[in-house]
Amino acid sequence: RSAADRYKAGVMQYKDMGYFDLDYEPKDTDILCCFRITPQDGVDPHEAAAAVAGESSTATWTVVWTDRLTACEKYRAKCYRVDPVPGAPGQFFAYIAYDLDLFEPGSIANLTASIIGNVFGFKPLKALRLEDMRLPVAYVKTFDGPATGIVVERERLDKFGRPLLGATVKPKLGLSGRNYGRVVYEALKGGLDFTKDDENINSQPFMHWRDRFLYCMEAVKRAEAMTGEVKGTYLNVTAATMEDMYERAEFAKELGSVIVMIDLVVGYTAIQSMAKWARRNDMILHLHRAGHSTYTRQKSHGVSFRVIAKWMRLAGVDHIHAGTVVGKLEGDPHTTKGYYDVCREDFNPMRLENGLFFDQPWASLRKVMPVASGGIHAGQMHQLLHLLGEDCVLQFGGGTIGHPMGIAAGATANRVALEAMILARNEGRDYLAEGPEILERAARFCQPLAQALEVWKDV
Ligand code: CAP
Ligand code: MG
Repeated sequence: RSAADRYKAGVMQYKDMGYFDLDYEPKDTDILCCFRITPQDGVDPHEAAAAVAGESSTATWTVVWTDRLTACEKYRAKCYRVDPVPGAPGQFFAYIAYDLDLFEPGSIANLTASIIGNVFGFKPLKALRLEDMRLPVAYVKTFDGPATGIVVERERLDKFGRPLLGATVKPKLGLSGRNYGRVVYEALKGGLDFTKDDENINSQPFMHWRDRFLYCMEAVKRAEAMTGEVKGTYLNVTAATMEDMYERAEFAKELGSVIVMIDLVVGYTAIQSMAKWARRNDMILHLHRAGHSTYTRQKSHGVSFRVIAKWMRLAGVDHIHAGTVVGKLEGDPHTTKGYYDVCREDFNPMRLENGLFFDQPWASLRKVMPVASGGIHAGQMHQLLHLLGEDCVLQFGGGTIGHPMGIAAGATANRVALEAMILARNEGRDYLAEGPEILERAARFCQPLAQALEVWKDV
């Protein structure tokens, strides 16, 4: 029997069970979701949408007597709207409202266990994607949000009016601690604000974490003394256990680091624990979104990155990788703008062109600094500023360490390109229309920038 037949022969018709009500008016305190559903052939889209509401709230596959022992009507999520997806036959946007009492306050793990718990493997659906969520003020207020946020980070670093510049140390794996520290020193001395560990650098045989931290922090302190600027390096404290992560983070702090880094793969509870640690210790928390594309990339199945960005703002990270549009990794300008807005706005109005399906209040939670990274270089500076604005980190790994004149020159090329562009903006010039000319002019006085523009002109 087909999945549809099996489902039809099954026991629950969710639509008639209180999980579907087109007259339902969501309350201000409801959590709202917009799912993209692709029902199996022969399954009624309304029934499929009701099934999503049921399985992600109170229902199981059959009626149970014990339902009657609860305030079952209140606890049933309700699908209150279903629209065909324009240009995608067989797909529908299903809007579902959840009562706030279904969720433990302040817990991303609890939220996600309902919303993305079982339902993505449900037989009546061919595919399911969580496009967006409206998190009500009452729920947002149960989280602390970013400990530092954009404004305080700028004050601590004493850097204003321009994006922060960084670089991921390359090669990703294999350098010894001492050589690694040299890369950090050269890049910071050359003009970057930050360097960064890669997502998969933890504590491997070729470089144990303590060696990395010691050599990196020596490099940071030397570069600070040399330049008179505050510098930093994102020390990746990702590890097998929370105990190890805390130990590494404590050591980073002891050495005078202003920032630590974790990867998304550590999981939501570990991220919230590290955010709590960062808050208690006045540290900036950088989040690399390692692994996200496994479930964010497909347009009809998985979870949109805008939803992950919302969860991470609640969870309290200070930085999050959010895409570049122009670099080596996929991302279009409209949806990427939506991710940046989730990080940086006090209130996101509904903007369908950016994938924002709901108004989203942030209830004074601090703003997350979005990080643009992945195959970018100095020649794209005007495009990056035009697309992403100035409150962000621009990270050039290969685009610093691959510079033909060396690492410090790579850093200088990026810093000069950025400052030329910001100066031009202050004079009222347009990033996009005049960017290439502004870069060319700056390159006449800066050999490293001239070389960067030449070597990466076709990338
Ligand atoms: C960039 C990077 C980052 C990606 C992450 C890399 O190096 O270190 O992990 O940018 O992607 O390993 O590819 P390059 P995202 O600067 O040399 O490309 O920010 O989209 O999560
Ligand atoms: Mg990386």
